Amino acid sequence: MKLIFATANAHKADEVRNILAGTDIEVETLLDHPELPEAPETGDTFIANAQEKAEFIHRFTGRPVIADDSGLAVDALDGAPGVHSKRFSPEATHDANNTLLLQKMQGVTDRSARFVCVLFLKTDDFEGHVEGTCEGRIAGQRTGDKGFGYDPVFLPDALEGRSMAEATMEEKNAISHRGHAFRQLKELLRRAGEL
Ligand code: ITT
Repeated sequence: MKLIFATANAHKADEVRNILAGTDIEVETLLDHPELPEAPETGDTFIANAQEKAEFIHRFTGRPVIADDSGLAVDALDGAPGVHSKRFSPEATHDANNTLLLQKMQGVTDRSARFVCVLFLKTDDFEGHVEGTCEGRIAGQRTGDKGFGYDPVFLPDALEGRSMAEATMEEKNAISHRGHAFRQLKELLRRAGEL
């Protein structure tokens, strides 16, 4: 089956296609549908934002839509950047976001953090979500050049000292918040009566 994935983030799209490879689920994104507007994100929780994106694109298409709202929650920063992960720094680039995060974490001993991904499904008569998390720590400096966003400064517990940006896409998807969430997509579709 084909689903619309309400994202304009090409990295998310690549990861999700890789996670779903070998299933009979295919995704089209907003990048495949330039006629669709980018969905708004005005909520203050991952669930609210994922729901807003899915409902917005469902209203335009009438087709089953999934959306991913995700980010990094750092314990010593009371959960920041959280839902503001994309626009943490004024420049709102991945590089500036990482620089600001490393600055804020200078001298901080509690470096525990987690990536969170909420996957929301909206159809004509169903809405629901699943969630995935990935526990780890904030590094003292960037390493690696794979992935995107905060991957160079995030040390997942499962990678034993390597950053997420040092992992291949397959390694990342096996342990990531997005991998954990999207491996529950079939179950979510079953709950929706779509499978
Ligand atoms: P869409 O809303 O179009 O899906 P987006 O990039 O705006 O794309 P979000 O609002 O969910 O997505 O923000 C996600 C931000 O959280 C992203 O820009 C990164 O800064 C961070 N993030 C999420 N998943 C990540 C991952 O796997 N690795 C590194 N950073 C991630």
